[in-house]
Amino acid sequence: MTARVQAAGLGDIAAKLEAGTRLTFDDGVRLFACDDLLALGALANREREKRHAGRTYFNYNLRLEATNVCVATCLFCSFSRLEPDAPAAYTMSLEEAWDKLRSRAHQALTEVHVVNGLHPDLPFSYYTELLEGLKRVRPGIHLKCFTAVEIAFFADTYGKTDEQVLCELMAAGLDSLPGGGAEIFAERVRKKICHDKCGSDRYLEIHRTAHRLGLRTNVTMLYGHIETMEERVDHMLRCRALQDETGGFQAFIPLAFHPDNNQMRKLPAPTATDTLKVHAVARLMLDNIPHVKAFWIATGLDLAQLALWFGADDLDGTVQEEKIYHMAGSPTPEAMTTSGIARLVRAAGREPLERDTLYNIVSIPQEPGAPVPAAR
Ligand code: V47
Repeated sequence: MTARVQAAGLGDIAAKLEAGTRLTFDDGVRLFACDDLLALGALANREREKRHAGRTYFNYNLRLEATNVCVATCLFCSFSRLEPDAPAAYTMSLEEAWDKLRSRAHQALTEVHVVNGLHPDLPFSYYTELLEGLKRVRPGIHLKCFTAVEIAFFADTYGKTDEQVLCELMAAGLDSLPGGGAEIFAERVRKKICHDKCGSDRYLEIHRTAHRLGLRTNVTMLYGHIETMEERVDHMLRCRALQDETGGFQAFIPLAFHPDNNQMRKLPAPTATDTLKVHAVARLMLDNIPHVKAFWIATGLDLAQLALWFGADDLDGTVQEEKIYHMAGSPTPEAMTTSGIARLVRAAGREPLERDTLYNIVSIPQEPGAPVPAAR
């Protein structure tokens, strides 16, 4: 334990981590209150390296947002349109959605990540056929699709149970769930920023059911708006408790709030310090979730690199065609190449590994000029 960690008043927390003793709610709040970013980072980095050494994961993925028509009125959202005929509202035909994948036949993609608005008028068959068609285009592709909020909406709209919805989507090709829609679990915040969509208990129950059915899932936390530090820690502890039960979460993903073009635009974006703290505290509190992802589109590329020394071990992937953050003002590129991500990771002093969605290693990117790696 370094003198710096002691001087920052985190000596007892460091000792708990060394002993493998679980951190408490109060510990989490104290970590957020700590002003010594380097002390906090040192603790988080130690936990990161215990699990992954310098290894940093990313995948070759494609984002597909088939519709932005959405009946929910989340204050932070710049992507959704309430009415199908509103300016900039769109709904892809199934052929258009499948074409997004067809047109990338030359790319060695391993995942399509689908997130949509809650469209009031589409039939359930739109979603099952969407998945079936994507698998026809690329039989081996992993389909990480639909947030728990979408699953709840499908159940309510089409008169099914959450479990039926999951089973029918799995039969159509669903392989895992992304972590979107979690926002902040505290009911106080949810009432203010996203009162008309699935609540926290149901969100977590859907992930519980998904895990029981054999799906792996991710979980997110939208930070940097009206939430308190206590509410962030509470959010993390609700994730930790479910993970104790099921073990089904793969990654925790802090999502930095972007204020452009939405109803919370008067709020400032979270600072770099805050972003690094959130990733670090997540790594320290979530002792049972294997990966902490720095979603580079949300953090920006520079901070994503730094986050790799503050608890994060994953960068998501190439993404391509992302709309939710770009409509909310993210200045990042809309896509990265796999070699661009590998370069970024290496430049941060970490070791890039291309993974698939389930964290099997797909390739080990070589340094430029190194011998050509074996075929995939
Ligand atoms: O749930 C919407 C967030 C999420 C804004 O599972 C915003 O691997 C910031 O969940 N500013 C969707 N955030 C994206 C998501 C995600 C991203 C990367 C990886 C994974 C994964 C999941 O985007 C929404 C919401 O929390 N969001 N608007 C905004 N203005």
